[in-house]
Amino acid sequence: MIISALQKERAQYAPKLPKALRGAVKMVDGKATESVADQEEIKKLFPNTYGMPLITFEEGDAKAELPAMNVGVILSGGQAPGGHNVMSGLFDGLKALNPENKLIGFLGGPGGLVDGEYKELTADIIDKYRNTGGFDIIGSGRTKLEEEAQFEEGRKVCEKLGIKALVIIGGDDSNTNACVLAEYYAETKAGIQVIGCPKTIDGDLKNEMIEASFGFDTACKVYSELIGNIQRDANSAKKYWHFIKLMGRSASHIALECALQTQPNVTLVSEEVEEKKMTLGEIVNDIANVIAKRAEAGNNFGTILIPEGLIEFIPEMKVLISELNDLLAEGTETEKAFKALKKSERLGYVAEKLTDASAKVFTSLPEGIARQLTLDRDPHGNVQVSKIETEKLLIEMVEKRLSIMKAEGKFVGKFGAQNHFFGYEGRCAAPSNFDADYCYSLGYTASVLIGQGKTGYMSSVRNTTAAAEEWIAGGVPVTMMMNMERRHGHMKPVIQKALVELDGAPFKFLVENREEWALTTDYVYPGPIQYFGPSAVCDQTTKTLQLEQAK
Ligand code: FBP
Repeated sequence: MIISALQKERAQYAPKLPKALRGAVKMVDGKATESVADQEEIKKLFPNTYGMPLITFEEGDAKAELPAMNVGVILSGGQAPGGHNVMSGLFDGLKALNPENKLIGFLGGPGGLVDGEYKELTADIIDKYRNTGGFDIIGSGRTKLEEEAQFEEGRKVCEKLGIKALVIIGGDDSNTNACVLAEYYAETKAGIQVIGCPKTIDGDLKNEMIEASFGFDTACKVYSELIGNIQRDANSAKKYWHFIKLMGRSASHIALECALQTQPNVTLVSEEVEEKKMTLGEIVNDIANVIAKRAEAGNNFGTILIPEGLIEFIPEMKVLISELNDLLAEGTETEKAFKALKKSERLGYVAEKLTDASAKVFTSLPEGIARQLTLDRDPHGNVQVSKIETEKLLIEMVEKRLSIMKAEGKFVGKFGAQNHFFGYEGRCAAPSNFDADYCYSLGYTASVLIGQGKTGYMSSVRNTTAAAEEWIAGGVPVTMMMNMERRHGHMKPVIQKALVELDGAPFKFLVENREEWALTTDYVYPGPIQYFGPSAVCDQTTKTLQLEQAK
């Protein structure tokens, strides 16, 4: 197999571990914990795993002698840079506990556990994947582990393979399910520990004890490089406005972080749109006004960052989407009637069935977007918002608005637009030094939690703006991050999703600077991720973390 020159060199990189994990480890119990909200309900649902203490690891003197054990590992959900380093940290940590320990990877995500599809991850295999991006070592999947029948199938598979602990690497939903599984195995005395690891480029699995989900750092660096390149092109050619949509199913952390790294002219933040109850028309007006102002100064170019989840945060669109979900739910009379119509008659039919307010929004949308809203549905009957081309929607609407402004003498420039969507470009990039170290440490920490017999914990590595040796490793009970939320019509215990906080330092920094960035051309060009070279370049953390942790 031919590997790139970079891959060859990068394979030699030794990820940095926190000091406490470099030799014998001592476990220190902290305070007992409570869930972030709805304590009584969550306590009742998790009698075996609720209230457990926070754990931190410190340097110890004596290494524990532990019997050999087999551990299973699962990658769940969307890819995020660093997953392979979680595996290698876990592998090395398990071997440090006992060289006879074995790591077994379940193939294709959580479904691999239920279906008993697996492969042993030997040193040869692990070595090939150290410091590489992707999840291809065992693959990932979006099957949800939430039914008792699945837990039982998983138990049988673990028993067959002699697995005493499972590590589930995933986002908020996968870790919620990991916790339910931990509780179930504790309750049924299955003898299988379950440990979670915080993954997602979206950055929305974070809290007091989990400073960042892994992959966010690398993905944002990749997108910021691309945005910087586009900004240089825009500033060279001076003829295009670039509308750039950035991944992040719900929260706007990625768009915000990329804005802090590149200083574009406009950055939309879904959480602010929702808080201010902004209409689509208002968003379009704001963008058009910036374009008109820059045109007055002769600058007919610029960049606009759009978070992927925006559309669902615009109040009128949220109502429209929910009405469409009901109207076009599979098997309903309205859906059957809709499908029986000719394509040309469908939009009119839908508009008639909507409430007046939603019909007004629906008919004001460009035809292509209105069609996407009616056609693209997922198996649960929801509109697939990620497939809605918000960047194109905004271009079309801004163009219309500018032509009205031009007729009124309020816009004197030219408007040419390009659209982009950055998402998959960053999810499997080779992890930055930060993610390589952070992920390796998360995996290693998971092995120590397993060695200590823990279950229902998430691997936690904190103090991440300090040098890696000062990072604080430990475990957080997953129940501590939970609250009750309505899902598919029922109240369920789930890990609270972290949206962008409007009173948080990163967003405030954007607000303090955005008027200036809108009009001046203060672009920053971060360039590609550097894996070799000065630490000031190679070991930078995200601006989000720097601002959040500024002392
Ligand atoms: P996870 O939350 O599972 O990590 O996935 C995040 C994400 O990359 C989102 O940003 C994006 O909306 C979604 O996955 C895309 O999903 P898919 O890979 O199924 O197209």
